[in-house]
Amino acid sequence: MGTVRLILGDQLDFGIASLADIDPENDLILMAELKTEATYVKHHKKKIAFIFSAMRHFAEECRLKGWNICYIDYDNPDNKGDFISQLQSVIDVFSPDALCMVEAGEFRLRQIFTEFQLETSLPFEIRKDTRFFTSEERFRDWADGRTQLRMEYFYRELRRETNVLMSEDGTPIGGKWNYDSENRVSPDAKKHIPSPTKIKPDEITKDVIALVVSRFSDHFGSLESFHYAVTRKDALLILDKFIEERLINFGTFQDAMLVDEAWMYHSHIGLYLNIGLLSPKEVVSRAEQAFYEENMPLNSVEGFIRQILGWREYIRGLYWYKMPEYANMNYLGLTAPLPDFYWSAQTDLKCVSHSVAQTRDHAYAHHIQRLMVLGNYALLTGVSPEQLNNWFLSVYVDAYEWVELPNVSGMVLFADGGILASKPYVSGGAYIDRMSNYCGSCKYNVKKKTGENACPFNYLYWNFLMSHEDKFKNNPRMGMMYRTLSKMSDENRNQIQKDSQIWLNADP
Ligand code: FAD
Ligand code: DLZ
Repeated sequence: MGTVRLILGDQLDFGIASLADIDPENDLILMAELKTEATYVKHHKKKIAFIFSAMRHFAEECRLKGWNICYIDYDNPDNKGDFISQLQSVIDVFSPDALCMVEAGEFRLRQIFTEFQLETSLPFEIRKDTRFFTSEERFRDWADGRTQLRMEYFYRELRRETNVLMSEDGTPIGGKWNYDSENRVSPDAKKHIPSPTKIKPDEITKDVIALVVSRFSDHFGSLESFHYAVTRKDALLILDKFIEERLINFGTFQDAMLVDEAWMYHSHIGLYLNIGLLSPKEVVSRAEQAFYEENMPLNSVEGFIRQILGWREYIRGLYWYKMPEYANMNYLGLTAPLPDFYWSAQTDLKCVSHSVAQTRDHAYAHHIQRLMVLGNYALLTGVSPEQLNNWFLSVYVDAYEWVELPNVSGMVLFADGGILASKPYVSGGAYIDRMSNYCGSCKYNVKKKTGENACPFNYLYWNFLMSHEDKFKNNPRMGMMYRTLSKMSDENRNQIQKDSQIWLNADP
């Protein structure tokens, strides 16, 4: 027999390097729905259904191409439960000449496969993942010797290298690298927001949903109204609909949040990018084309491209540059447990309860809900990186450690001491009020700074600054905040600390 080619659940791309030289006559593709992968954190039910269904559809397409495939579904009696046992069992049965795969996207799995590569007597080729704009080595070359690793500068280099949205004279189209000043507009609750594109589950997806109901009933989240794409064809449809219907307002309302409106003008494609149903290069090209040929506004197109060419590439580079240390960083020494309402949504804090309920229902929340509501609250109340990372990795359909960890530890918790962010992303209630309509229906008064019924984000914000004054008071980007704090009366400061202690000691 030829080569066994292992395809992981987030490698569902026919352009993947491990399939480049497949010999359809002699090679065997191996894919497996594994207990270790479905439970190393208790993934949201919709995330498991999404991955298993997309894997089964990909396997179907392999069969249609006439390729040999060994697909081990979850209830198959030959399912060994983890990658290495499964690989070993396939080796025992088929006696291949060689093994081949693309490197895993998570550190823990890379270690496991590298160890097996050393142990096995078979030639085992682990190829580079070429699905990104940049390689890990490219990021390392850029990062080595720098004290600060700001996304903005990495992004500018990539814009130049890829020639995306660049003029012939080497300057950015429109003359500016960044249109964020136009992109922080408060939401308009009366403006029509297009409904998200919904894909009807087919028989394969229905089978998988039934499997998830029976096997993962104790996992977080709802399986109701599953509508995610599970094939490349449908993922492309969702991308097209985004470009047609939402991109025009993506930039302007990028940070906006509305009650009962989960989807806003976001693209909802992260889940497809992360498992290979869409490629970042094609998505960026499509957005660029919409600017040149379809009159889409530059603030939206640049803002969207920045997320993918900038943030996504940068986050991946940082993850591999700093792992494994990154996973254990805790610069601020945060130790508080995650509040139960991150699972139940039972809290009077409307912004938090809406964001958690939406996460429970869709395994989705957009960036500002993750960062400035759920992340902000966790940082202000000192939730430990371990607990918060576990939550974020479990609950979102697009979550994989390479992208989740730097966002949570670096962007939300400042656990890396400022490698990713120049200052912590903290805010009081005023920011949430400006960017959403959550506060109008909240029990707490966002205009009140302290005392009974004051919005807890308000006093917790100043309490955070006081608690970590030694770490941040000389941070040039926080000078204004600390000047305001220094002008506060002792009475005010004491009240803030008292309210915060009451809140932090209670179980809100
Ligand atoms: P859009 O807002 O439409 O953005 C387009 C695309 O840009 C996204 O699909 C994504 O691929 C990329 N992107 C945007 N922001 C980021 C970012 N900060 N890092 C990396 N890529 C980005 N993204 C994940 O893919 N997986 C995660 O597990 C994840 N965890 C996050 C945790 C926290 C605390 C925060 C603050 C952000 C996290 N993000 C994560 C980034 C971002 O929130 C999601 O990519 C985005 O909300 C997905 O929805 P969308 O496809 O509608 O994105
Ligand atoms: C996230 C996930 C889940 C839930 N299940 C599987 C699985 O059964 N089989 C598989 O090959 N991959 C799965 N994955 C993705 C992996 O856990 C992991 O995140 C990626 O393979 C890292 O590259």
